[in-house]
Amino acid sequence: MIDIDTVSYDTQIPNNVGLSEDRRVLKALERWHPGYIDWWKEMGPEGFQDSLVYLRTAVNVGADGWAKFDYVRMPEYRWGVLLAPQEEDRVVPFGEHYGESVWQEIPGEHRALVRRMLVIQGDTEPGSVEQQRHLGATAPSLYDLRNLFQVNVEEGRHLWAMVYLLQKYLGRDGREEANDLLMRRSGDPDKPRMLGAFNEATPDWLSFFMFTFFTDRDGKMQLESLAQSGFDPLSRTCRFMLTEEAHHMFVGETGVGRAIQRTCEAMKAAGIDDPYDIDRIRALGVIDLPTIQKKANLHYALSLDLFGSEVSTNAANAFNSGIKGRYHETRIDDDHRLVDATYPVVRLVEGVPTLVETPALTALNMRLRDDYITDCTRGIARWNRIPARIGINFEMQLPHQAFYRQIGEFANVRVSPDGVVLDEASWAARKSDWLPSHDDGAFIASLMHAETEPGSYAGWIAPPRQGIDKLPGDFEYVKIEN
Ligand code: BYC
Repeated sequence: MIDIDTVSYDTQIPNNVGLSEDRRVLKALERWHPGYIDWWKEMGPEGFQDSLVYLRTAVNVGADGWAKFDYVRMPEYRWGVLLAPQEEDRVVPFGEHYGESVWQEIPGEHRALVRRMLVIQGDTEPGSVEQQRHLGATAPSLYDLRNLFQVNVEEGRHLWAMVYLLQKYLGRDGREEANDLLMRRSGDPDKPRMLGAFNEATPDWLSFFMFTFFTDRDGKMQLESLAQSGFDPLSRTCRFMLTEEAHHMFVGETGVGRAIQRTCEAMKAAGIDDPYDIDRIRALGVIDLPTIQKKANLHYALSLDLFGSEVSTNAANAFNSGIKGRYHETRIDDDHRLVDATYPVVRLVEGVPTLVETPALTALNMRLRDDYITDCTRGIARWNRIPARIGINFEMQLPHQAFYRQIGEFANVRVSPDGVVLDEASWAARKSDWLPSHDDGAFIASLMHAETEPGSYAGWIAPPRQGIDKLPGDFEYVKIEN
């Protein structure tokens, strides 16, 4: 009998799936492990591999105490395979199999679909680690450095989570896919990561915080939808991943919030009221709010692309077959089959973004994207309390969903942040007001330098309100020299 709440350390790989009794999968994972460590050393955080980092590791998947904090060297982090507890009598909560018992194996006819989902999800995790690998050199504090590494090791664990499912449920195909996940590289023209946002550069810490706010939030929405899956091991895997994902979004939200706070405080102290008095504000060594807005515009648009096309038969198939549901599926009050339902989808009608009623089954990407937009809007409102509190008149806003898109309905048109379709010349004239320019990037880069004394913070960012694990902000979260 497997004790699901307790993580077993009787193999190299901590797990709560009884790996020591599952010799085939254990062997496959043990064979994959050295390649993973090689990948981590080659593509994981640059430097700091011998430093002691104050990290949390899962020791228990129950509601309490799944996170144990201690100093760990990153290559010795216990990446493991952890699934949320199995729910008794769980049924498929949507699609053609609505109400039937969930599956403990992948139904033969859905193998290709599940494989694609696992590979796409798995591919994002190492992609993000690769994008962030150089950031350690410019961390604004030891607290932030530790948070970066926490996010990185957990993205590594999320890769393990997908690789376990591939190896356990998809046999030889799964093994090949697991190996390929270690071969692709973010931004490599010959073997790029699969989704666009994971091939973009993360040039500075503001980008990192925007990424963890916007792109990890897409991760949350996608994982929530997969957590509804009728394929129960996928559901349980994603449910546990979501507990870790929450911290990543916290890092992003508070990181951007602290940058906004520092800018507003510096403006106030210098007697500058106009947020667009950019040269004077930059001279204070902080990032002006319009530039922070531009970074948000970029990362939001890149993240919207991750939801796929507005109208998608892939999404309809994944729903019908019981593999991928909707956000909070079990809380939605409808028939959970959507056979005759419609959903308003924003489409380009005679050059104007317009809501069009569309069969709900093919509009599922859009519905999830709308849920995502609602979630982002709440986060932006929390950011906006900061200037309001300090007395600076500026509100961050989400651009229109058609702005700067590369996937779907709006991929081939130029649209302003307020949703007006533009000709190429008007776009070119205004682009640098809406997206970070080369000069903006160079200015932000000029502020990026490492603060390595416990309790010191770079001048462009405010200290956190409290530290990690209830420790103070000046705790030595990373012991760099050992
Ligand atoms: N870039 O029918 P469509 C995370 C492709 S983030 C490039 O609309 P579908 C994390 C698409 O593959 C969450 N290609 O697609 C966050 C398809 O290609 P094929 C990751 C794209 O399937 C931070 C074609 O275009 N998880 O966890 O309805 C740090 C037609 O598109 C893109 C998931 O995404 C793109 N952006 O929707 C670390 C969950 N978009 O098949 C981690 C699993 C579309 O014709 N994935 N294409 O060759 C899915 O559910 C869906 O596959 C997608 C796309 C939502 C991605």
